Amino acid sequence: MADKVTRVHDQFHAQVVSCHGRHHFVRDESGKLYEARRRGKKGDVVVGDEVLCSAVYDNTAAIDAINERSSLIFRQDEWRTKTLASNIDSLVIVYASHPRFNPWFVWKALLAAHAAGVRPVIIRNKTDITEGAEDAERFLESLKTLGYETHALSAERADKETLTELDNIFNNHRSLLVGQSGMGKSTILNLLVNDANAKTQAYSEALNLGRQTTTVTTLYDLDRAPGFVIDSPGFQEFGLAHLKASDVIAAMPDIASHTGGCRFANCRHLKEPGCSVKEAVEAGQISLERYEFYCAVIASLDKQPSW
Ligand SMILES: Nc1nc2c(ncn2[C@@H]2O[C@H](COP(=O)(O)OP(=O)(O)OP(=O)(O)O)[C@@H](O)[C@H]2O)c(=O)[nH]1
Ligand SMILES: [Mg+2]
Ligand SMILES: [Zn+2]
Repeated sequence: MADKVTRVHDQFHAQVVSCHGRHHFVRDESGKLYEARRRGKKGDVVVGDEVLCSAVYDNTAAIDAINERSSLIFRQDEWRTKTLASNIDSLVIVYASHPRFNPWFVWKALLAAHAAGVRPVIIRNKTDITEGAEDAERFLESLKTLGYETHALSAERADKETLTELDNIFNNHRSLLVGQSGMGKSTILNLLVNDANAKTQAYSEALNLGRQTTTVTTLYDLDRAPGFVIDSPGFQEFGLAHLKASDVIAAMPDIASHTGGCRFANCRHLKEPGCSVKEAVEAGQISLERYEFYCAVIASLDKQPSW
């Protein structure tokens, strides 16, 4: 009896595989799942976190401590910045021609990836849909020209070639899938993780949630190689307010390559005279939409501006 009590209170290492409010699921090193609460109600747990837990009952645990994170991605809702996932090395951004995609979402995701120090990958999904395909393809080309890793595929018609392409993107990586709702993130997930649907349902049922679109950010081990993938619900905004203006410029190669000739060393490339960025916009070397995006992001930063 005494032995059992000691074991129950032993601490163990685990990884957070899904979060909904204060409810978390953590997985220990043998793969066993626990429903877990953060000790002290701190509200600071995020999917991907490596944590130290103690068992409370057989299937429930308390999260005592969170290990230092190698990366952290933020999202933003109407009111405040929230964490989205941690300890990833790749941010896989999915968009498609239907429903209509918003280029600013992809550009903001690229800023978030840069700020977190992770590899950005862009997937144009639903290549089988012809409506809007030209726009979607042109956008992909523009991202490729900026130097990003880009892929075009159809997750609905997954053939061997598509699976190989997905394996090349995800295998041996720790990835977070992001994109607006309906772009096909969960469909891609299901090609990487065979029983993802069943797992998602199990989590949702345990938490009494709906089952259609993704409601909970969840981590899955890859089927065919080491690594994991985190599926997230479609959301509107990344949390970028904590970035510095210099971070934004560094993450926009088309803007950064024209900052050398400005009259003022501390030029913000907004209203200053003699600005080589604005000259490049006027000459058509930087697209007007990208420049407008730049101005909007700078205006949204918390710290105005540290140059
Ligand atoms: N035609 C076509 N439809 C696709 C493709 N990939 C996904 N879909 C469909 O698009 C719809 C949305 O796909 P999901 O994978 O649920 O999208 P999601 O990005 O996970 O959406 P949220 O969970 O709401 O964020 C589903 O009806 C899919 O069957 C594709 O390559 N081609
Ligand atoms: Mg989904
Ligand atoms: Zn300038």
